[in-house]
Amino acid sequence: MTSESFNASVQLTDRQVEAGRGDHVAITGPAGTLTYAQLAARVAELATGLRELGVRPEERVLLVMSDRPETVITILAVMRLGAIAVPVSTMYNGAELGDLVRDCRARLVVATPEFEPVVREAVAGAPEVTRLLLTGPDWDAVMAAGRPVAPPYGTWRDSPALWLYTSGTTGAPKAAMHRHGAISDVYETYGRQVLGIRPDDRCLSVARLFFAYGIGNSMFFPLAAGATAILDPARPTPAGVLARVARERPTLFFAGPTFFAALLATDAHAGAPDDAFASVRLAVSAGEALPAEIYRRFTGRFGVDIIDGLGSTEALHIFISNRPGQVRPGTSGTVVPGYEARLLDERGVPVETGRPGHLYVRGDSIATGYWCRTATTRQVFQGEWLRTGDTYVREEDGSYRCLGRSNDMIKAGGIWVSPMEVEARLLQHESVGECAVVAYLDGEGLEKPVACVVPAPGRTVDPQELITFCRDGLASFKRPREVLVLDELPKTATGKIQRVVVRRLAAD
Ligand code: 3SK
Repeated sequence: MTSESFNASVQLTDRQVEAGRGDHVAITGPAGTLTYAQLAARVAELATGLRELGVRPEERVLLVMSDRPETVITILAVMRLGAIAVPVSTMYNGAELGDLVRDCRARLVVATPEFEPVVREAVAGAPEVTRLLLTGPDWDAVMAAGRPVAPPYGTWRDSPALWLYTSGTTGAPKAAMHRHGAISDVYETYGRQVLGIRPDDRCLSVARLFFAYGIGNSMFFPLAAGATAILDPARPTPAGVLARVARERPTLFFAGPTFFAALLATDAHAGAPDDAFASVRLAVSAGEALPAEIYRRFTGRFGVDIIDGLGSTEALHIFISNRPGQVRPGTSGTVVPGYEARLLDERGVPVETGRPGHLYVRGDSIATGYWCRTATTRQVFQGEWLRTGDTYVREEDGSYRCLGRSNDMIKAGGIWVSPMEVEARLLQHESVGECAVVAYLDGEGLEKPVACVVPAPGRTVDPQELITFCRDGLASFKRPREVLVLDELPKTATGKIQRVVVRRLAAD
């Protein structure tokens, strides 16, 4: 028994041309501009060329590529021929990359030339790889060999399309497996009903294409809506992104809390005048909960609303979100249409409104599991429900407030303390640039909150003053017992605070 054919790549390219958008710009930026007609033609040619090269449906093709048109073409070409695109972080070293190549058993690896040395090291230790294809003349030749083009492979909504490696904040990377149908599911839910993305939108994302957040922002949403994606191969820095915003005039801007904080730390002389984001109709934050203070400072200074949302690699994109014009600062907002959320206690019993619980979500875009990780799959994917690993509170108005990762909660004096609540208070102090609150064991082996603080530019931190500031604004048991001043906070490749490392620093 089979179902109706469905290919996400065809939806994002050929269908747009059929809808009369062939001349509209699909992708632009310093690495080149392509209309929908040009994109559709190149995807079909590369898919055919890859098939001629021997790539078979359902085999994995691993990509180590910066954000540029060739990357979008390659991902879509792989999906069009029924194979599975595995875009991975460009920040891995050769050994780490080698582990992923072996894990997904790719035979073909595609890379942009700046990563050639590291990719060569990786494939040297991966005997199943038969071909390394670099963009440039080699890649062009494969595309040229794809004329005349073959029809797309007959995939279904349930056919595998995309694997995304995730480690969470700890643990070895594992591939979350996504279906062709999930790509239209995230567009129909968050993309259409929350962002309200339209063909005249221009999307700029700080998160790169190899992240779930980035591939939605820079590929699935703009291409499904017939809008324009702005791609920049350069590693994003506040100065670089501000220059790109000034030049390309995006209407939708996607980043994470750390980047919004870094933009706030940039003054007008360094390229951040107060009208820097005048073209942007809506900014989106995800990756970590956006502290209310950063939201207020950013909207106050730049006059652009930020909708904070919660997503995950396993859900493919955002499933709880604030709504444009109705933001509740300091919350992740309400459940996105198409998803359901529930909060359970340790025994699996639903908690009451206002009580903390472990967050579970269900919806069509949830991954089918992790590749070859049966035990972890069974813990995380529980029937239709995905265990997110986050602790949340649902408020009276239906908004969800993040208390932190479930294993980051602190039990001080027998009472649960949310690190995020203490961090939100600390950020209200003018001397605090960034902070992370973690548990440390005091002399008696009891957990206590300690604050690791990076001073705001040009400020110094007085630890005792900050402790008093927290005691004045929070229940006393939540105050940090110590403050550690750091030059920077350790972060993951996605800009999330590495709390495991912070805990180690705090323990020393
Ligand atoms: O990294 C995240 O938390 C995230 C946010 C939005 C969409 C997708 C992801 C993985």
